[in-house]
Amino acid sequence: MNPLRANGERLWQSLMNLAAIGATPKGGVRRITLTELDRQGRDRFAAWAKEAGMSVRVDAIGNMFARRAGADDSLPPVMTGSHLDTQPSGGKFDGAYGVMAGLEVVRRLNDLGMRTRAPIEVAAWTNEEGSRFVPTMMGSGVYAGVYEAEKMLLQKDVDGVSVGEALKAIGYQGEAKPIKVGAYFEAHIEQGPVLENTGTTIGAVQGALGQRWFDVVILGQDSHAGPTPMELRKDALLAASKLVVEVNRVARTYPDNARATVGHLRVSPNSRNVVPGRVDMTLDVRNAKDETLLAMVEDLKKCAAAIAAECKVGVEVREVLYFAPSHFDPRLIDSVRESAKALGLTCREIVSGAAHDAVYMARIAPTAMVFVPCEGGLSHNELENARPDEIAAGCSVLLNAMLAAAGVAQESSGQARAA
Ligand code: HGY
Ligand code: MN
Ligand code: MN
Repeated sequence: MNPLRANGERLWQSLMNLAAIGATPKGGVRRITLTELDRQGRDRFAAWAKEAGMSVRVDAIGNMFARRAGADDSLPPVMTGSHLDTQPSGGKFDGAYGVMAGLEVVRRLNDLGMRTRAPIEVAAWTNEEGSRFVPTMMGSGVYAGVYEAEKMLLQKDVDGVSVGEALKAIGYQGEAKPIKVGAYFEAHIEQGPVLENTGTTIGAVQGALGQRWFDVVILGQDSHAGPTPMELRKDALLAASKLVVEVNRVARTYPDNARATVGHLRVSPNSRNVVPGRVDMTLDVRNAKDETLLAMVEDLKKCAAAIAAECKVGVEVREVLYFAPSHFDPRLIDSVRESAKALGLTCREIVSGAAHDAVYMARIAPTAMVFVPCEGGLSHNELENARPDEIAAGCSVLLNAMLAAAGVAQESSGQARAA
């Protein structure tokens, strides 16, 4: 059968239309999870899914599932999807691409009057970003049984609002129960420079780095910036600054795709003539190997203890998230590679530095991801951008890989040949 091709123009229009919800002046998107803007994005996806003849259900943590019946609807669905929530200064493609590409797969099958044997589902997972509520990939984590929904509903943001309250406020707390998934695919921009730098259109993703996240609280003593001699200070920000330098050293000296980031740092009392008595900061540590990830963390904990003694402050390091490096399904990875080849697209293996909902879905179903390049490898940035032809190419690979997994029902296979 000739490979099918997505309607790139329609996909791009949907992405730009969705990006208008939460659009920022610099061309990015701010659609933080479980806010009014997230509701609008969800409503838009649900409306489009229904227009495409799909049914939509919502589960207890707000995950959305748009479903297109298969010829044998008793079969576990072939699922795709990603997330509609963004970082506070996010872009048009992170997450949205995977959901819109899934919708385009269904729209294209509708164009061709093709029926798959297994049902097709397109998921929009709640709170993938983990920026407002910890942990990241919360919705897919509940679906995969990594987290209990009841516990996640109690998680609070910095203003003390719980996930449950926010979910109710946008009207997306549902009752759908999890169902067995036959295969899961996720299309996503790479969010790094490898594909663009190597002139490759498709990334056949092998898996994702393991991650350990920490909240760090450094307690010193507020004191007057004038009369307090330097040697008597208990300066929490000095200690935090030393720790930030160590975080960078560890990430640069350990092997296996080591990454470490301090992304959030809050100084108290944050007044220009007061020695800071408290710093709250975050640690995000990643690695392709579990044992190396642990070694990095142990090294950083030792550094924190030494800095605490040197600066005469207290340092508390609390782990808030852990998942091991993940590996996707070799058979599905092959189907991504074969689809790319059939479409005449360049393709290479790649490990994802970012985590995705696919990381948790890989625990309950055969899983693979399709990467496409993004401009300058930039993401989690309002300037995030991608090329329409590559966005379309990734969706065509997704379409053919999903079709291979779902099978084509007899009565419509004639159209497939014509497509
Ligand atoms: O942080 C991550 O890897 C993902 O963007 N949540
Ligand atoms: Mn993402
Ligand atoms: Mn992201």
